[in-house]
Amino acid sequence: MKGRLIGFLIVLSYVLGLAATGFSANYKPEYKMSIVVGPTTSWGMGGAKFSELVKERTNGRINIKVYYSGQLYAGKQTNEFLLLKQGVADFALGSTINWSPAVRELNLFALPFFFNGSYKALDAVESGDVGKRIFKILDEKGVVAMGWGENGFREITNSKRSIKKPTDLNGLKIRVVGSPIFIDIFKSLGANPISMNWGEALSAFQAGTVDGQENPVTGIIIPYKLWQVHKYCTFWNYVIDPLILAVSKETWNTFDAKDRAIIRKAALEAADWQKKAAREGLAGSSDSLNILKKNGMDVYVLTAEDMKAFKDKVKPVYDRWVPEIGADLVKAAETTVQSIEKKAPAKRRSLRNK
Ligand code: X2X
Repeated sequence: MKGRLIGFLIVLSYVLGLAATGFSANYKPEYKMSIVVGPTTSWGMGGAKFSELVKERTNGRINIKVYYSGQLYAGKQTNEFLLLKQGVADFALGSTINWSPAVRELNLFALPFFFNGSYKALDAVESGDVGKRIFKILDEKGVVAMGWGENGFREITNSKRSIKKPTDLNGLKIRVVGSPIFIDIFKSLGANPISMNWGEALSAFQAGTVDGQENPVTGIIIPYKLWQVHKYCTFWNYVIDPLILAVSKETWNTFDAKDRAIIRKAALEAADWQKKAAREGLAGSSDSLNILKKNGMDVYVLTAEDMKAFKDKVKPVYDRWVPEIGADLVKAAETTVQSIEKKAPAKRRSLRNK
């Protein structure tokens, strides 16, 4: 008798508990979010922030566990988009570079020297017609994009020599992401590009089996303390690496309208927060150049004149990749970039040598 009463009370408290949390029967107890890098980056923290906001605002109905350092993809980081599409990962705050082999239009952001280090031009492209077209393309491929975050403009580091002109890259083994446009860029510059996952790259730098790599300063170079393996850094802002906070359509379709609104709002807030943190630096200091110098790095900032030699060398990349990306999409982005440059040339991200 006593046992039955206890049993009844357990069932009752369970039912009441469910009612109190608004638990919906087809919600998973845990959703998975993929992040390619570690928790100490702004990228990783942006994922954690999104998860916290959603949990709090859904009273724990939607519980997102963040899987850092690429734990969710078996194999290549360039598979992340497919994981999302298939619903193996429910959410991701992912790099457009890693998704570009699955979504060719995303290679727009990897056209060398296209955005010229201008955050204003980038923001205008993301929030304008081009950004909307890109989100629509992702949607058609089964991924609902909710906000733009940012890894940052990518700079180059290496252990051999200061890079000031294209010939300085001759024969250098540069680790790149396994996205074909990066192989083309570094080949056109005379380097020897080797594609590998970020996780493997770190041990390759330590072992010295590759000479260099390219990544954003506040996004990756500082949090991963790359001065421990590379003495030289050149600021050239050659490509931008936007992040996108997205959800698998498979998963999205299971949420009710109220929760979808909560998730969208949280995604926008987390992505905005993350983008700001990536631009300002996690310590609230934008002086990333001096942080590298203080840690013993030899930093060179390309002048406009230096840049011209690099731009000339990468022309074949445009010939091959503009038709791949879509000439009209590239043209639309170019028009936006040019209109911003005409309006606010002085607002460009500073590339001065300090
Ligand atoms: O692998 C990289 O270089 C990284 C961490 O920046 C990306 O995921 C694109």
